[in-house]
Amino acid sequence: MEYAMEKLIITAAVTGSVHIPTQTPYLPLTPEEIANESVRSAEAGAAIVHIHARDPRDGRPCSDLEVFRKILTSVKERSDVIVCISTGGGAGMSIEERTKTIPFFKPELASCNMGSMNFGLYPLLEKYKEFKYAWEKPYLEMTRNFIFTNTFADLEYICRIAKENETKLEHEMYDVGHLYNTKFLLDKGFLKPPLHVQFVTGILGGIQSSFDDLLHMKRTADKLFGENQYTWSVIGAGYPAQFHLGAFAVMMGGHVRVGMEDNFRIRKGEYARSNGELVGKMVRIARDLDREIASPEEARALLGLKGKEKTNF
Ligand code: KMH
Ligand code: ZN
Repeated sequence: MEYAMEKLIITAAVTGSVHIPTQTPYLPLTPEEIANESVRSAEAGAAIVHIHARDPRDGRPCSDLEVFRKILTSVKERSDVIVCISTGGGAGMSIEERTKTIPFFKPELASCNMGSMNFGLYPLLEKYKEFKYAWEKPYLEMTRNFIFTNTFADLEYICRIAKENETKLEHEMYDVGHLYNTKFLLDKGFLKPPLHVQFVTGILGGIQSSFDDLLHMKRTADKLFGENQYTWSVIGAGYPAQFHLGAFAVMMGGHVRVGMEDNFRIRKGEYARSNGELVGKMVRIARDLDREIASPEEARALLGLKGKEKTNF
């Protein structure tokens, strides 16, 4: 096997902004629930938790710094897990709303979405007719005409504030062009290697969840960034992609993200009752394939992070 088999970094994306409360009763919505699910995920084997905020009143995606603060401080008090803050935010948020957490909280890690794209959640309207909260239906409907905006100006801005705050970026790649955007920013000096890349498959507007597509992304990244010169992880959105592509990444020397942001089923036809269950299943798959699991400290070393004591929360 030519790929370096580092210990496996599991990220838990515990709530996100893609799924709506109607889809699963187990989606964490309040700061307490999001923090508890993060700690549970860490206990199950996640080295990183990926954090979005939601309005505690109705679970609508939000960018309120006080909501973020409650989540972040609660997680930090109770766990050594690495906190990765989303700069993707929720559909319709401005780039300022999405990124203000970086200078404010100075996280070790933050996501950075590497290109503008369609991001269609509206096909869910064919599946659900009744909604738990009033905001959900219009939220899905607006994505029919929504562009997830990540212009070069936006990307330059995120790279700059990340550098100023010693926050490492996790580069979300929804399609092959996003890899080329990243290479461009690397060549122009906005980014410094080694990069941490996340291949995102299965979003309507981006590349889909086949092994072929994932391999093509990986090969393109190898060509652009140098084989074994960057770290990479996979999000297979939906079920069973989360586990199928995750297993593929385990075998290929990559890392994995699981969690209810991307998939809320533990097996066919069955809700995961917690993010910890999803992490636990990935841990079992990895161990069965002889891949060891990285602790938060080991993940910090693998990714070259500044350390939890240098965050501002
Ligand atoms: N929701 C995922 C498809 C972000 O938060 O910056 C991608 C994501 C992006 O997690
Ligand atoms: Zn996210």
